[in-house]
Amino acid sequence: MTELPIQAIKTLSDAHPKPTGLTFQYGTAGFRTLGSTLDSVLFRVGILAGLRSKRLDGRTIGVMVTASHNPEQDNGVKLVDPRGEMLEASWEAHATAVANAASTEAFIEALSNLIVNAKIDLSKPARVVYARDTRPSGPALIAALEDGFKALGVEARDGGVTTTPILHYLVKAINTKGTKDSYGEDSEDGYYTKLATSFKKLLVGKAKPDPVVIDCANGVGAKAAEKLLEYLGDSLPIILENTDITTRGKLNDSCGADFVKTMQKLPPNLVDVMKPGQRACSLDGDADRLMYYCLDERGAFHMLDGDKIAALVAAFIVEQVKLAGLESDIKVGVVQTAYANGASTKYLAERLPVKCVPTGVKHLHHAAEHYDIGVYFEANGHGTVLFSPSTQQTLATHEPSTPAQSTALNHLLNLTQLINQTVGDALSDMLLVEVILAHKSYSGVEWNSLYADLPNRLVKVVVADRNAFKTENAERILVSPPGLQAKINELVKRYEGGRSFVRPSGTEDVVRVYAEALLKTQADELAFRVAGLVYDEAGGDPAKRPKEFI
Ligand code: G16
Repeated sequence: MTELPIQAIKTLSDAHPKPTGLTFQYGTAGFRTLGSTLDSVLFRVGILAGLRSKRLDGRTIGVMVTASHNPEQDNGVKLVDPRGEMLEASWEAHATAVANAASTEAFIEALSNLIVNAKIDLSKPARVVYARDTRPSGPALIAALEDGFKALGVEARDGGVTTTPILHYLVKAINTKGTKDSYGEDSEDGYYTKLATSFKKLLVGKAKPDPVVIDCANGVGAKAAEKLLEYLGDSLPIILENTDITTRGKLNDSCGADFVKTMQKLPPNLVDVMKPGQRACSLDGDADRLMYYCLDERGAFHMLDGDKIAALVAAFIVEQVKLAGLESDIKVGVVQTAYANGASTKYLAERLPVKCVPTGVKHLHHAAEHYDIGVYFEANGHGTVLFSPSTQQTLATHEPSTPAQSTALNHLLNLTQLINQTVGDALSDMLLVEVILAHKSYSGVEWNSLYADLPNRLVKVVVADRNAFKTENAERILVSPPGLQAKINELVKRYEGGRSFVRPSGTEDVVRVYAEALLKTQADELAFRVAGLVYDEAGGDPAKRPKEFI
């Protein structure tokens, strides 16, 4: 092919018209909105993914159809670049332009512009691997996506119904197949085998962990966790909960990582399952986020969020690097966002370099690539660990001089296999946490006591136009609407240990407010005051003002 197959695109595009009056935006995690409005977007993304592959010399691009933590009626789609990382930022604007072309003619014109501007050689092959989560709107959206593949003549591989991190794994495995950087077998079997094998090696000689409860959010994580269990055998006793992926309305409903993080309590249906002293974790709808929690001996709930996971993981890796005798060769660093609890930042910064970046895995991932070993976790449980190519080389070639060094070196090598380095992966992260708890002989309560969280509160505010909210300084300062930040500062000053920031969500049509303070009642009060301020300043209807806003 040297020219766009205009006729094929035209015919199929007419079957997937863009709804009038809607504007789509490629945001924090791709396009995400009501599933029923996304047909044209999926068709166009099918073509866009093919063009992206052609631009990259026929390397395989990933397409994931999911809306992750969002409610069941939402859906979305995101592109994955060849190394398994998020789509390069400069293409986000192309994606938005292509999705918003008003007619078939305008769409073809947008594609032609893209081909010229991005210097795409149409004679290259186009290869894509795609998958979806369990949302009811998924099959129809996949059909639209496949029409896009057909229109451009894409060689497409169907990854089926699977988790977002497995799709990222597949992309990297396909693109590194047969090279010295091979990431593993390019199949789900390859993924589970890689995780389970390294997990078992890391647990050799350690006491078998107590059973851990996994809340699968009634999403695709249930399917993957069941499969993982087969590979783990009896190395980790697991109790699966919220595994209903067929009943409508259950996905992410009163369960899952986002529910636990926002409500700071057990999913209601786990109340009778959990025993004092037990630990559990929640996945989100596409299993890329992980939230741990435990009950203490008195049955009180303690949340072990992404920040606590980062603290646990970073400390363990630093310790192993030191034990391996590689302290002066390998520097470990941590990346967080403004949502990181102030106490976690303090704890980590006393031990390691810590960087703060805007929300969104892509920002954290890129910042983490600057360290020899970069640990990144968002407070919401989204994160992983990256080992730089030179660090992997060092680990592979280092000659240990004592048996203790050799053991630690092996642990680090096995960690590079256990951790899904392409993106946050709830199941891989869960195994990582279990390994560290087993090595440290920590209970959930002991892990929790690494530091005490500052009380905090997260509130959503529905506004007419979230795009009116603009931030700077890793989202810690609001620069628009003008004057609002000064008013927030005035409020914050009144609270001991107070901190609050406001930012537009990239995945939901809301503005998010975060607040923390020394006392829980104060953190709540500050959050609801700031939320009230945001609501009023953004011209919210007084009659619909949520009653908890102050
Ligand atoms: C996505 C991103 C995360 C981000 C989250 C919330 O997660 O991948 O990095 O933290 O959205 O973003 P926002 O506050 O902008 O809505 P997921 O799990 O929904 O794909």
